[in-house]
Amino acid sequence: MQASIEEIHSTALSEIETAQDAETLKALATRYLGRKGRLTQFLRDIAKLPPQERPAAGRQANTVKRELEKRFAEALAQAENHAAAHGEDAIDVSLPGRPARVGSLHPVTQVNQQICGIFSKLGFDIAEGPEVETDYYNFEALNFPPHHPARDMQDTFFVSDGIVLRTHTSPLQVRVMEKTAPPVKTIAPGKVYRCDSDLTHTPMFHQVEGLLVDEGISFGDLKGTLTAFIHRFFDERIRLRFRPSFFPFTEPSAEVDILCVICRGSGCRVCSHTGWLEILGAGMVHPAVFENVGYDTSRYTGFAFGVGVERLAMLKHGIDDIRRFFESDMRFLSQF
Ligand code: 2NM
Repeated sequence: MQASIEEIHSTALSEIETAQDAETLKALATRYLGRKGRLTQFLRDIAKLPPQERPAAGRQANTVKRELEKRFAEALAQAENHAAAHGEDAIDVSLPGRPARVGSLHPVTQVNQQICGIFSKLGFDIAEGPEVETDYYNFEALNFPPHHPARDMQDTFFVSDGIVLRTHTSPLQVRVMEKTAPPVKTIAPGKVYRCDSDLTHTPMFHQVEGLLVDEGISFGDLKGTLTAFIHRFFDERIRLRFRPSFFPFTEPSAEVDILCVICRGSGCRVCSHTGWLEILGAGMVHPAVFENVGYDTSRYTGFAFGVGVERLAMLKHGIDDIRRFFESDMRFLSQF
């Protein structure tokens, strides 16, 4: 017999006392109580004692075994509790919570809000209305002749006989004028639909159209208002030009170009080597439109305009493919 049961007992107790963690305690338990453990070995060696000494030695060794088993179990439970509260994986309930990630507004929404914000400050009201329109409000009231190319199957989504998805937000302006006597000063933002799809066109896009009607409104008012808008939206120093154009609902009509934001006028792929970028259409409201809504054309004149929201967002942020806006790619969207 190499060691006394008292010596095994006391060294085991002091080793349990100094053990720091569950791993050490488990290893210790194996060293004393495992198949080749010191106490197990001691119990086995009792067989070699003289027969009269065996019962007392056996009783004493079994008492020590039971006590060490109990002490190991207690110490292990305590070590595991301690680790749960203070160890690597411990939960510190006093830490502040992880902040929730906030999203951001879609770039088209942001630009739409910027446009509406600028015109609001200039005193325009904001009107909204139906995306499914009648042929009358979308075309006829706006002086589109019955066989105008814009009515073609090519451009317009027909819902049913005489019902279309609006191809612009001007039908809203007609509804406003029907309900309101001049002066009228309204913008109409919203989704519009055209049967068209490529790098610069999607079947659905956003427009903001504006209308101002009063006595004595001139093309000069149109130029001043749109110049103020473009300077506010892009840059006070940006150069722009008004170029003659045609729309059925305005006469005279114009398109507004800004000096190309990419090449600054020298000519590049983005501006088709013209040095200019078209950014909106406008004109003096055609008297035929006023007659349709019952306005006195001898007393009132007005101007109207329309801008594409995606187009302005593309020019402002240097985006070359309109489809990026509608792919829900977070790597694209989170840049705004
Ligand atoms: C444009 C260009 C020119 C326009 C006209 C009207 C209305 F209802 F008053 F006749 N609203 N918007 C208009 C005029 C829109 O978009 C390129």
